[in-house]
Amino acid sequence: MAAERGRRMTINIEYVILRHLQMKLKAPFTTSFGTFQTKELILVEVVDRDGVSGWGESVAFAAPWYSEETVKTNWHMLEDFLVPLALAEPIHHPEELAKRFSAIRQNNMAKAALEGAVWDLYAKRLGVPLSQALGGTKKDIEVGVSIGIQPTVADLLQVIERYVAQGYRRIKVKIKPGWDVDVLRNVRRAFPNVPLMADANSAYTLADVDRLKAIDEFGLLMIEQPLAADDLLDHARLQPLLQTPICLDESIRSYDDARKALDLGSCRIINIKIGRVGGLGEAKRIHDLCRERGAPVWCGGMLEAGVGRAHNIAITTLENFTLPGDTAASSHYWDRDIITPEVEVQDGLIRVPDAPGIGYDVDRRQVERYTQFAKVFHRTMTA
Ligand code: OSB
Ligand code: MG
Repeated sequence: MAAERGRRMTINIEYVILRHLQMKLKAPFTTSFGTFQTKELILVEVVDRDGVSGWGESVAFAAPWYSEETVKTNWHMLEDFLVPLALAEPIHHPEELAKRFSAIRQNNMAKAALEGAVWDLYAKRLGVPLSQALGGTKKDIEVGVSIGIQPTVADLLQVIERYVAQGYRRIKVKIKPGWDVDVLRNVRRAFPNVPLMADANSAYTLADVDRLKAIDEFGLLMIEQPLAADDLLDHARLQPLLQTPICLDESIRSYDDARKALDLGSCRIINIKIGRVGGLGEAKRIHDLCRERGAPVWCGGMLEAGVGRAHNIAITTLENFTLPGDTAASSHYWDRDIITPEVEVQDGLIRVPDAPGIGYDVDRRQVERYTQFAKVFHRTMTA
């Protein structure tokens, strides 16, 4: 397997198709920073000389709430900078792209979408599942579900009840000042034994330390991103004051961020999102670092359609993804996903596909239905 992971080949991308999709969520999803009703996303298809396609998905949202990247900035980065770089020369291994893209600062979600498409193509050409090409070993992965802020506590308890009954391995609830201590107390009373965590999406500051300490009594697995996205130092001040482990999401954009966060003691757990860290290669490096440091990781979610979801499943097969992630079933989000079969969760587990590449077929009919516009980029046009 290790040999496969490093195996080089010559990939000549003949053309790249960018598609802008719009998909309606089954139910609105509310975080401390806003409500999502629909998901706009960019689907990246890279096609080689033999007509083999690789698929990637940009996880940036339409608005710059979670991070400064948006669907439009991703389209701009892909069209004007990243796609021309990918078409300029043959690629011998997907890990080469990080170096090729390194002259462009940040814009990690745009980079990850294109790198992910090349990983899929690479694994398909090797004839192995993407999970295996990445060095993953699990045959199934444990998953949890992330539940948005609800109109009332009664609504929240009902929603949790439904997901617990479906077998999800842990429940994550979104919190914000005013929807936190009392809400969690009610949840704990109704579900004393359920593995539970809370995600604040940066809604607090160190001035809220008493409120955050009050959360300790609920025995949460962790509290995710309580403080500012760019602040490792305040998280390092907060962690010793809490019993609940801090998990960082927004703050971790690279291997170096993860190293600094662990050195400073800003967190004990890391949520790895492939898009936020700039691709599967960087995600794997952060995974390996956390394994060496004894810090567990899990795979976060960005309300992905099927292609992004498949990438999340593949990375989660690496051994140090020991905590259930946010990769819920396709049917949790969409009336109809863009892959077949759809991602299914049984008893809180997703069976890892064993077909080559992402292991799911992209359903072109559904892709067409959701596509608002598309653009093709040929190798010869940029040469
Ligand atoms: O912070 O993990 C987050 C959704 C949108 C933006 C940020 C986050 C989330 C989630 C949902 O928690 C994850 C998912 O179900 O895909
Ligand atoms: Mg989060």
